[in-house]
Amino acid sequence: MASTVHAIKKTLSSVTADAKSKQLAKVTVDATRNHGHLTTNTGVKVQNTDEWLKAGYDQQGPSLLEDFHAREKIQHFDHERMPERVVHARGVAAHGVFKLHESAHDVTKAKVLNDTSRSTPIFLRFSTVLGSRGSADTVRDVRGFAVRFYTDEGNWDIVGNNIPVFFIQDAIKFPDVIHAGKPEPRTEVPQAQTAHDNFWDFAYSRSESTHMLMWVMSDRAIPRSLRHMQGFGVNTYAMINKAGERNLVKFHFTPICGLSSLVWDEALKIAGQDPDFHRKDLYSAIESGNYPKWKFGIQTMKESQLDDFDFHPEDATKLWPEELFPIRYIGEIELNRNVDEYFPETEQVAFCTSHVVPGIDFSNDPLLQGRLFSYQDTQLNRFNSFNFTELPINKPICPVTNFQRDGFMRHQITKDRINYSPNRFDILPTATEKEGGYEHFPAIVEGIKARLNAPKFKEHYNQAELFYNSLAPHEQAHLSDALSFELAKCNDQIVYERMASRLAEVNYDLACKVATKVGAPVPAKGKRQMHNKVSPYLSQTYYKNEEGIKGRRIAFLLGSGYNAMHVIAMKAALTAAGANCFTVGPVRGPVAAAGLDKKECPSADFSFDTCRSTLFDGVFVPGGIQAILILRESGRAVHFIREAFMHLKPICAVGEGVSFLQQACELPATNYALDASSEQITADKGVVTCQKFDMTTEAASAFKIMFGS
Ligand code: HDE
Repeated sequence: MASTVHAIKKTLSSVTADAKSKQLAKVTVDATRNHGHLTTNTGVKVQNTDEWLKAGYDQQGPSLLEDFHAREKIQHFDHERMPERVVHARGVAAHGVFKLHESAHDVTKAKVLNDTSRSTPIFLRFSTVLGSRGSADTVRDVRGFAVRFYTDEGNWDIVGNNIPVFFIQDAIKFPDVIHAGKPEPRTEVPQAQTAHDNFWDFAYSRSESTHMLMWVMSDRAIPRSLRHMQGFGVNTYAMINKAGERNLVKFHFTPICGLSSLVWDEALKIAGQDPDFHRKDLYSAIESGNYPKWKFGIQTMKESQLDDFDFHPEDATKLWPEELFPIRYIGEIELNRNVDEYFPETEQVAFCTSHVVPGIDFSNDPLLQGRLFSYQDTQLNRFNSFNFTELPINKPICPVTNFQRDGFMRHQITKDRINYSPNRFDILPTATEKEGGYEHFPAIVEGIKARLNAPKFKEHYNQAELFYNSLAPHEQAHLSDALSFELAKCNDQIVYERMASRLAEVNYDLACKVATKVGAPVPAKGKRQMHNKVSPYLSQTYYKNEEGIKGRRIAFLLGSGYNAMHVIAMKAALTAAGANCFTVGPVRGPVAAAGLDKKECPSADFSFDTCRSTLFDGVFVPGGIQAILILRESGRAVHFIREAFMHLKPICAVGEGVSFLQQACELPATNYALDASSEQITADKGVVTCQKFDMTTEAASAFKIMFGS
């Protein structure tokens, strides 16, 4: 019986989770180790790679063109760059797998969404939008969330973002919004940020951007990590089922570890302290086996419902409220393998919204329609040839058989004398729909030609207000601060004044707060009637962290003479729960612990000079009288704990560590277990304290709870 089931599964899908990795392995070489000598590109062993071949006495030159090795080496280097992406230039990616838990055959015939026996290989690239390739990870920006499914039926790309809506409604405005957001053309400043006149000038003049602005000024635009954010297909797509019915669809990815953001002060500091913060986080999570996971869901709508709402479902500046369209979670993606080499994988991956498989189709969303052209076109600019689909990372895992030939950098050799269709041998006949041929939905199109969008596209503020209303008070405060920060960086009065007044259409209090902070006059009340509605799904607080402290970075502050037992017990408890513990001391290397031989003393991973509290999610301070005296004298150590406290990070202190924490953070002494005989564990203001060594494990439990379930 088992073998029959296996055989059936095999016929359903020939693709395995590692199919793409196996394909890539064939072109992956370990060329630098144990492979003999340095060679030229043509395989000739090189005798000298340090001095260019020269003529003349005493090797004074001139250098000779005859030196084929020197020329090849330097010319190859000269040509190492391809144009960086015009948007989303800075990115990081990983391999993984998509598992379907529930078939969606009622809405789509796409086999990748029908066959629950499948494990489909995926490649996911995250990115920031505006910055250049060398910009920092933690800037305030939308994050790209581009997923490729290597399916049996061809590559399927969902080129999404971490925010469910977009700035503009029509693709023709894309060059404008990006020009306005990118550095201004005269000076090429500022880098990777929208805090400048041009962006906010554009934002005001296109009021359709108001909803997206609320999201970009919220905590969503400064995620704690790429693992802690949602992904959205944003545009409305379509799905076709076996019966030939068309449904509209939105795609969702929801992280298992919950949503989490930095605070703006942290984001700004990390941009300088560790510009690769997100890249490193993703890499080390995967290397340590803490594989990031997202639930994959769809919202579907019958085409007949298109006119039933006060917004247009094909307007990319609007989301589909979950109250009306609950997300149906049907699968899960997991990232489980880092790339072997950045350039041929992360840089050369070429996503296109037009990469779809039978069963997935497009809606009339005018932003999506433009994207269908733009991505293919931009790849031509990047690769100079349509043969980019032959590059290992872009090559489908199913056969590619057609008569497209030649062009720059053609790789494949096809043995045949026929290169056209139809032909007398009936080579490569087209496939009917039943045979798996992609059939565009035969939609009825009628009407007139005009440069217009549907009338409902004219409403721009209802969902902006809904988003703002739905935020928790601290999220609203962050949003107001972010707007104030950005507008205060604008120098043209008209820009910040007009924009502050625009906010009155979203929330009058918000408009007044921002106006006051940026030096604009108190705005007049907005013209529209507020609806005062709220949706719980829009606040980050709605999304539960199902992994608790797992994957969180905890700093252990060590001064010489610290209590090693506290450290060992706490580390064991936190590591068992999946946290990553790091020790920070006066120097990198062994830090003397009370009662331990020097050789046995654990080493500090970082010194106070080389890392800051911003790079951690929580802090632990062990006891030890001597250690605490040292920490107290260290400006860096005091700043470390104060800064962590200010950023509302969970902190735990044990034994004498409690008094250090209490004094450094100026906490009211009465609230904390300061008395050495105290049996109490206190948990207040994000701080857990206890005096007794044998209670460290209990303290660890209280500490862990602060990171979520
Ligand atoms: Fe893109 N976008 N975009 N975009 N976009 C590109 O394609 C474009 C839009 C998104 O990791 C470019 O390969 C137009 C929305 C991601 O490689 C380019 C419009 C969303 C990535 C392009 C949009 C996105 C890109 C540049 C308006 C969220 C990075 C390099 C009609 C759903 C993909 C490239 C990667 C990249 C055009 C709007 C997401 C120029 C014309 C909306 C994640 O083709």
